[in-house]
Amino acid sequence: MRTQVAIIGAGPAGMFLAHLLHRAGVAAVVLERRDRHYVESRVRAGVVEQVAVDLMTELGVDARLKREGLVHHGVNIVSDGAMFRIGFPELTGGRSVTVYGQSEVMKDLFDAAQARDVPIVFDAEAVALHDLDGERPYTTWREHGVERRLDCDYVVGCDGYHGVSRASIPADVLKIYEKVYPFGWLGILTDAPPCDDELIYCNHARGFALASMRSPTRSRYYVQVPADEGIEDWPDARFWDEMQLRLGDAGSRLVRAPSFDKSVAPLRSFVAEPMRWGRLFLAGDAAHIVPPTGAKGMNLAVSDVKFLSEALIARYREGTDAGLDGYSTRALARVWKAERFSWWFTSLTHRFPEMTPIDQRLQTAELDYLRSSRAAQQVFAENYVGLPLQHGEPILDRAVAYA
Ligand code: RFL
Ligand code: PHB
Repeated sequence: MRTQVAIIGAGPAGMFLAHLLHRAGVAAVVLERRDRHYVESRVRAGVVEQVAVDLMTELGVDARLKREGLVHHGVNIVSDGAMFRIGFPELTGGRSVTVYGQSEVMKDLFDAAQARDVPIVFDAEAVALHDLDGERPYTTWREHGVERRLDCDYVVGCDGYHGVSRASIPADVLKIYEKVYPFGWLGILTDAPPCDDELIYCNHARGFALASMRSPTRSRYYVQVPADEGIEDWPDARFWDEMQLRLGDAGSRLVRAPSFDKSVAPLRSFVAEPMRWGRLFLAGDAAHIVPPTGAKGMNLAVSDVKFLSEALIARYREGTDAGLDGYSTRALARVWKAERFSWWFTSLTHRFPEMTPIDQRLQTAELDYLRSSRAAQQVFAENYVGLPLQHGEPILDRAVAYA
């Protein structure tokens, strides 16, 4: 088999890229290790930035998102049991976010791929990448026991943090930046109405908590837990008691129902630079991880592949390499700002085991500043709704973007 672009991984990065290239007439094949059901059943992101909503509209995969997505114009923050709200449109020139699960995004992308004949190979075992630093890269895999080979011009690694793509780059080429947090998030889903119309992020003496949702009848809740605790330590009764306590007054509105999809996710900040080696380009979690506090992971996967698709399309339409050569720098500029915001919001809202009394008072003072300063809230809001794709251009252009 031969194609122009081999895409490794059918998560958000891989599937958005596949649609972008397909629409532009660039041939691409997606190789995915798991089956469709597995990928679209993973409970992960919940908050979609305007940039990603706009891309779904542009690609014509937004019908259900427009019907079922919940547009949120602000978030609530609870500090010391007291809640305050940060509104988005008034601080960002009218922008908002949409609450719509990653699994729903994936269903929409897969349905459209099927309708449009975008080629995806599921159950591709033992994917390996070859000659990435030469002129003729290719990938091999095993499919139902048969060895397969795909020749291509470029390989794009969209295979997440544990994938094969980043691991195919020689260690001395990559610079790794990493911070592992000493706690995780225990998350549950439950078929009960959310305790509030909007998300609630809580800083509590016993640790962070987040009340989120998937629909008017399905809620998603998280509590900060020590890194060495697992779901066996958290029967439903303990989870609900802890959630109620950390939520403060809003806790009295919790509707307790049986939980499902209980899991613990570790928290990590991670960036591998550069996002290119020879004819291999990395996108999404394959290149960077943010702690979920800022709700940025899936959104960064989207901006990476938007940038990369522009570069690949320019390569095939105009024969220019400038976009491909600039991809890593352009993508990383947005990645690092989301890394900063996600690290900062995690630091502001979580209890760290090594915190001293002065660390504690400084955290409380910063939360109080965020509660009382319009300037601080504007900084929060412009980051939470997502920086415009052209952020980093001169400030006058940005004023236009927000107008
Ligand atoms: P994915 O989604 O991990 O997809 C990678 C795909 O590659 C496949 N794969 C391989 N295929 C072939 N060969 C191999 N060797 C392969 N190895 C792996 C995998 O099966 C998979 O299908 O990466 P991608 O596309 O970069 O997307 C990244 C996002 O999934 C991730 O950043 C978000 O889920 C992060 N995230 C959130 N992001 C947001 O934007 N908003 C949120 O509200 C948000 N909340 C979250 C989150 C992640 C969480 N967890 C569990 C980590 C909340 C949580 C709890
Ligand atoms: C979610 O609904 O899963 C969610 C929402 C906001 C976050 C992280 C996860 O910051």
